[in-house]
Amino acid sequence: MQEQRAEQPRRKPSVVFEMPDLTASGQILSAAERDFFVANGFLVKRGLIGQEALTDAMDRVWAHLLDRVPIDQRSPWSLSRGDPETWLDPRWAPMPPVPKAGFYEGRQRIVHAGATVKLHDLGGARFVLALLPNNPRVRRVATALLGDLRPSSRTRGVYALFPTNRPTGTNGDEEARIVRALGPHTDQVCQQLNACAYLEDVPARSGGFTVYPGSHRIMFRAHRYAANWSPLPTFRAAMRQVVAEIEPLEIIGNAGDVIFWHGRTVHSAGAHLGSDIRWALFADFTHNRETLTDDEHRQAGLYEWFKDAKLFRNDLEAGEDMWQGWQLGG
Ligand SMILES: O=C(O)CCC(=O)C(=O)O
Ligand SMILES: [Fe+2]
Repeated sequence: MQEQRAEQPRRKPSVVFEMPDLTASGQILSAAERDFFVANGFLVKRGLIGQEALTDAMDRVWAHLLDRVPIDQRSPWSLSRGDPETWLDPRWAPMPPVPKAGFYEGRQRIVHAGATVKLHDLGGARFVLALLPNNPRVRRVATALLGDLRPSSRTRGVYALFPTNRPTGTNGDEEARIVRALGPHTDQVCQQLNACAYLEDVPARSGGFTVYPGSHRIMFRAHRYAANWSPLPTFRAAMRQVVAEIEPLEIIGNAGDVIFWHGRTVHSAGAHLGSDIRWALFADFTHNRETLTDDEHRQAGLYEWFKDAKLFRNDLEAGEDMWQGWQLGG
């Protein structure tokens, strides 16, 4: 178990969203950006990662993908970086079973299923850490939002969304396809602040990370604790309310943009009707406080080796002020 999916209310299709410029020159986080994050539960910082580092990273990521992700030998499909025609409709080999014990318990090192490839095994690579959680420009923003951060030891890894060739048909069909593609959920274990970096440009309807603005306030109230996974009996109703009432935003952006989101924000991989691969890197930030051991996580049924989001030993109750302890809360 790693995600809590919404049940079946009428869902709204996402609308394409581009972050307005709320920056103030010379400031890591402007008052307008802070207010935007507080109100919406997310914030996009454009161009935080440099082009040189991105180019180098994509060379390594592609080499890793071609080397490690097995293709279905019974299919004629093959993959070539330089030939975008080959990116369509990937045919991966079946995945090995989920490890039942040991460090990798609960999740394969690489997930390759349908259009999705999750390179969790790259999550702790030095170049990946340098790109996002240890990137000084990223860390300064995360600190300005959250405060004193736990040193980052891994990311979730690089997540690729491949294009698929299902017919779009009329506009009405496209809306239905977008709704079907969305899997709104919140993440578990310990959720304070997360980040999604685009490693290549993500145009409209091409798998852009999708958020339900304002859902962080509703979902915060549906947990007993401020950060630790602790759903109350109201959790499912809160999820239903979010997906029935809030219009999701599909975030478009460029390589090097970083989306920060509050850990209780309902989100989804975006609908992908395009022909490119959506390349994103996901990381978790938490306060630098004492956490449970791996075995204690296993006992709680919340062991997720591929996330840097460990349960706090002593979490705060979810009180009136949801920004208690956050830097932005003053
Ligand atoms: O791939 C995406 O855009 C979504 C990933 C996600 O929701 C997650 O890592 O929890
Ligand atoms: Fe998620």
